[in-house]
Amino acid sequence: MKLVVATKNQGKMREFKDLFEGTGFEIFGLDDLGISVDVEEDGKTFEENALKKAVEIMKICGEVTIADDSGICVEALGGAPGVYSSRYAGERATDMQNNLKLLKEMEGVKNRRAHFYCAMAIAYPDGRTHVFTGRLDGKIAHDMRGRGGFGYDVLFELPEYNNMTSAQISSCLKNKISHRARALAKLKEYLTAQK
Ligand code: ITT
Repeated sequence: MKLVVATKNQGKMREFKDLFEGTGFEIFGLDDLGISVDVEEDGKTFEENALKKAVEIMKICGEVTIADDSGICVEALGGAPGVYSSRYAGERATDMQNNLKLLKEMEGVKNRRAHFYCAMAIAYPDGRTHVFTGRLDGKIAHDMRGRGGFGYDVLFELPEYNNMTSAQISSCLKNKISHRARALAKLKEYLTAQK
């Protein structure tokens, strides 16, 4: 079965390709299909944004489409940057700029608890939609560590893994425990039940 993944983020796309390996689903990203539409992420929740992305891209390509909206929520910052994670340091901010801003906001803050959150939506050409969610708990580190992953991984410490950041663990482990992997596991279960 063909599945379109509505993302332009190369880091996410790599993880999607790994996560679908061996499942019999053929994955296509927006770049593979030459689609360059920018869906405005103006929802207040991850769920709203994920649904909007999936539905808009499904209408353009006419195929079953999945989209994830994800981000990092920091307890001491009242859940920020949350749905604004990709543009925390401004529209078109780089991962480095976002991480530097987060480090600055967290200067002198004792409570470092945070979580990654992912809402994963699927939209069918016949109008059906579903959203699945996943979460990964951790802490904001005091400095950037690791070369793997993308986005805020260099700052996201995992207490259960010796306080390594999610950029220091293997991609294989990240794909077992991540917010995206957890949401996708629910989506895959749903897709398999439909087969
Ligand atoms: P698309 O909308 O094209 O998928 P995006 O980067 O704009 O790409 P989001 O709006 O979902 O995606 O924003 C997610 C941001 O949250 C992303 O840019 C990262 O900064 C962060 N993020 C999400 N998942 C992450 C992960 O597994 N590791 C590190 N950072 C993550």
